Amino acid sequence: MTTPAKAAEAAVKTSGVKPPDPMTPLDVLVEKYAVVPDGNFRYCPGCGLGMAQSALIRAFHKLQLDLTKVGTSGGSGCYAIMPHYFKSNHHHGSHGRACAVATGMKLANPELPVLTIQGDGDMLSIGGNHFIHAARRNIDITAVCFNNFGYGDTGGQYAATTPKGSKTETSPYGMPEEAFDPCKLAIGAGASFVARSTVSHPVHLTRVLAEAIAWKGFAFVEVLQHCHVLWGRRNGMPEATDMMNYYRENSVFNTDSLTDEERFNTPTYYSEEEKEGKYVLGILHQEAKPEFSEEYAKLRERARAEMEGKAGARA
Ligand SMILES: Cc1ncc(C[n+]2csc(CCOP(=O)(O)OP(=O)(O)O)c2C)c(N)n1
Ligand code: SF4
Ligand SMILES: [Mg+2]
Repeated sequence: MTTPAKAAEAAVKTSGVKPPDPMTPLDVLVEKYAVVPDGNFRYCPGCGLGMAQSALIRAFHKLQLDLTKVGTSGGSGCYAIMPHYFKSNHHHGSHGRACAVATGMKLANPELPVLTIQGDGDMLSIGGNHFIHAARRNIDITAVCFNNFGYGDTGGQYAATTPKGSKTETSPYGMPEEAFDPCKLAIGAGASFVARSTVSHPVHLTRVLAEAIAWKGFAFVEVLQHCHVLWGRRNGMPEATDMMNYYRENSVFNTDSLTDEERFNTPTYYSEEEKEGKYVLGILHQEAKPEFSEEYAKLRERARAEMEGKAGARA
């Protein structure tokens, strides 16, 4: 399927403009897209957030985004400092409200690319209501969810995404509740682009983030991002590498059409049994449908014409 990102890539190829070099060193890109006041990112050593951030920066580079003309919205959590580093116009709001703020940003300035950068707790626990309604409206927002299976910033309590049976600060005998499947939730709520990847698949993650940002409509990306310090340690994976291997060994792709770099030895599934108990990675849903800020602009035009017509008839 031709996606907007692929169309943009094809346009670059035919225009003679040099495409962005995917081998550009990360420190050059960090300089271009971020400001890190004391030179240190404030994540625990080995945290998946650093890897997720690198993929997001590489996605900005792939699309040659001018971040000073991008709006970002987020809330509270370990992840929440990330968009403060970016050169985007960032709103750090109340925990869970990023989709509501992003909706306002987009309606006030429909030309502005808008991203929410959120944790799983922020987006899908306290913020679940805002999330499903933004998805339902299919407003042109890219919603990036860093899923580390719980509340990192407050000490590792369980959230709506914590795998059943796993141990957390508040479920020492194992999480008794079923977890949300964030991608199924997004599809059910009406998102027109839904994808999942992991920090153990950085090339794939970069591509799906770029595709999501280029998508017109509500685009959701679930990024499996380890917190080895809180969740991993309590579940037999105390090192960052333990969790990175866990993602690779417990994931399957939904497609064969991947480069070796994207695949990173993770197989494709061909039957229901092969995906049972695995994280299914890939672009899981894509559907062209009307986008809310455009529909809203049309509605305003109709209302304006009607009001002007009535005023003319009265004159
Ligand atoms: C309204 C409100 N409720 C609760 C909190 C406390 N709080 C701060 S961060 C956080 C959890 C964040 O979890 P998540 O969004 O998954 O981000 P992570 O820390 O895991 O990256 C909570 C509950 C808050 N700041 N505001
Ligand atoms: S507590 Fe977990 S999610 Fe938070 S910075 Fe540390 S490793 Fe990352
Ligand atoms: Mg979290």
